[in-house]
Amino acid sequence: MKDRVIGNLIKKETVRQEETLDLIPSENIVSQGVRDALGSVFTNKYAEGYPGRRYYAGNEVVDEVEQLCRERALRAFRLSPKKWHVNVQPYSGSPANLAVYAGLVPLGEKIMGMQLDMGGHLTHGHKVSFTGNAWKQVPYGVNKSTEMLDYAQLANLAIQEQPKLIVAGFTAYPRKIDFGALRKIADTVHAYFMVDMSHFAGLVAGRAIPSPFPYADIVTTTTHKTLRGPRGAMIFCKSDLAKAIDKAVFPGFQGGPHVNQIAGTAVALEEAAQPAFRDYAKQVVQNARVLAKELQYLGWRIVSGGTDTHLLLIDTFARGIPGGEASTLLEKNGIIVNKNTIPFDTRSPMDPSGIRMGTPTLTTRGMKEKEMVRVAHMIHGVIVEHKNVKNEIRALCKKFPVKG
Ligand code: DSN
Repeated sequence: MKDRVIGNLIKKETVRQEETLDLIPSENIVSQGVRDALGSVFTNKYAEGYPGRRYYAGNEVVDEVEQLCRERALRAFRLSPKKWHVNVQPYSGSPANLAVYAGLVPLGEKIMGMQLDMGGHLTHGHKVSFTGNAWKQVPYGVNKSTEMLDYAQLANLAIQEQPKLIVAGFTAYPRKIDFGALRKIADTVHAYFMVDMSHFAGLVAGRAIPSPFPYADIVTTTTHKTLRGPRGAMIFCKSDLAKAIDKAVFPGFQGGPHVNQIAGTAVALEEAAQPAFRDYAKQVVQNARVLAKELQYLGWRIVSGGTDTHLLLIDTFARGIPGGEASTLLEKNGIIVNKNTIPFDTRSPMDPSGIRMGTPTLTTRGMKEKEMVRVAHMIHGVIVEHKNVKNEIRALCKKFPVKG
């Protein structure tokens, strides 16, 4: 690369990723194919509009890319093009969620979404997000004793508040969601049912957890988490909502789509439709289970008692260690996690009671159950015994290199 300064920073980041264990559940490692598409000439092109209806000339190849990406998206999630439409242009998850609300819910109306401090996302109506200003959030959380969703409670809340749209989805909830139960609740109050599957899209594509598609009206997802694509997002909706959603994305919120990103998503979707991706998704969940179990064996309290997905929440403060301190100790040794609130947290979001961990990246690197047991012991050793495990981490990383 001609720009030596950026070239060196890329090299430094490559080494950092190679030599550390990334346990952030929303991160992953893309294939060289995805990176080739991202760095391709498609980044040079403006393509406002949709295939066959563009505002600029010269889009015949771009049309093929976007059309192919749509087809692959429907195929990866086993959807009929007669029933489902997909918009592959959202720049990322937040604008995708905003576009759905803007397209379907009148301003000022109610959106029922999971609270941020219970595991939801800012764009599910939190007050510091624009979604909480333009619409009113009806917040829901988890049951205090089980730390899981309580569908009877949710039904009562929906009947009382009459939201226009119910969002299911999470950034820090380790359990499967009963999409059927939520569909029934949405039907009772005549609300749209939207699932934000950003975190677990790859697990749905790989059939490792149940699919939300038989129940939802709209499904949004980022493309860069368990799905292992480039940073971006997609909105799936029932065919009768297609016009409203497309209009909300462009011209409602966005200008020219990032065509290189759409090309990268198309590559990732083809990869996610392969049989090998099923093995990957299954292993991600299995690895998370083993990691949670081993940490429990070492005396850690895991929120909700375990995981059904790719992520787990550890209540580090149950052992007197704040999440921030645990995360810093781990980072110094090359284990990358994030501090996180736990349900009914008594501490502040800046220094919460827990840490959040996930297995998508380690699984992409080829690690399995045996390595998860080792990782659990290293985490324990670092936080409780203040052990230095840097060399052990380096050796493990070397054995499981980052392959693009
Ligand atoms: N920031 C993402 C996560 O880490 O879960 C959600 O947008």
